[in-house]
Amino acid sequence: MAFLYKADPARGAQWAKLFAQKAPDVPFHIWPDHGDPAAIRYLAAWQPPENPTHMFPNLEVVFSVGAGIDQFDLSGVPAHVPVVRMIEPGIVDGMVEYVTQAALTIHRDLFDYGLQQQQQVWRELPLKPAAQRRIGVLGLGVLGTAVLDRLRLFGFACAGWSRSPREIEGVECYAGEGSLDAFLSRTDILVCLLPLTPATRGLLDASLFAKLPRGASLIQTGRGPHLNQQDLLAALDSGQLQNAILDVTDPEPLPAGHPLWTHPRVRITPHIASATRPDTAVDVVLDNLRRHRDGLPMLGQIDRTRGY
Ligand code: NDP
Ligand code: OXD
Repeated sequence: MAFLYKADPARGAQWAKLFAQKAPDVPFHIWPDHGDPAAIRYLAAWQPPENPTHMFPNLEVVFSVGAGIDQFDLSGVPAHVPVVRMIEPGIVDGMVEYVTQAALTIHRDLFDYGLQQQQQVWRELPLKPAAQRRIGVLGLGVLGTAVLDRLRLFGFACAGWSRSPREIEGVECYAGEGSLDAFLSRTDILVCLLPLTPATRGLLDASLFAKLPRGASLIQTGRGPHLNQQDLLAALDSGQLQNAILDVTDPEPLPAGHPLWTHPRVRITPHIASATRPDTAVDVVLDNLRRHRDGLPMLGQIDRTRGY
């Protein structure tokens, strides 16, 4: 009944310590030291090995150590093995912090003040009240909803877009492709918190940017391939978009000399908006192991037909 961890080894060491304290009956291994392959029942990975059940014939569950599972090759995981993504409070807190700082950076004109500083210019820009700034979040899942709950407290005019209809207090909710244009037309700061699926790949392109009010800004915290980077550059250069804060790119990292690195209206961080926190994640995983043993649904079990 062993557990195998295959991701960042330093974090793995933290997981190992927590497992030893909280579940000493579950032998814990860190890849590539997997011990007896027949004993591995649970695998937690950022990217599982190819065809994991060939290697570990008694595998019962595959956990993603991240919230997204687009980096998994699901075709290699047999249908009877459930795949569970990470839903844990540490990731949520990190994302709420990141998107809040990004939204406030844009709202309080820090891009413009940064450019003014480079030219040693001391000039006040008109201040817009939060209620007049319309924020729109693509994706009303665990992260999108938590982000909106916080942004609402600043008084921003908040909206969100999802596949199926949602109701969130204080948030104008839009659902489905048919409502995307209406959602975009009322959005000054667009946040992407969608999973990467065939339906969302490349969604952030020229035609979408054209539906935003002129001078809107983008906060991209989903996955690099959501965004057409050339279209973003063109939209920034034409003034259709004013600023972009990118935590994810395609590829990661961007190649040296890529124009996004040095664009004055782009800020890039190296996919650090949020990360799984070992202490909170291990509690969630152990709870899911108990649920699995009791035949209950696990928190974060993905629906393969939806792709997230
Ligand atoms: P969830 O699965 O909880 O939420 C996904 C949301 O996206 C849901 O509201 C879903 O709609 C909506 N959605 C999916 N497909 C479509 C579509 N085709 N059209 C409209 N809406 C769609 O995911 P999380 O909130 O936990 O995470 C979201 C993403 O954030 C992750 O998949 C990952 O890509 C990214 N992420 C990035 C991190 C970073 O550090 N940059 C860290 C963690 C996550 P519905 O409600 O109808 O299902
Ligand atoms: C995740 C991520 O999906 O860190 O958790 O991107």
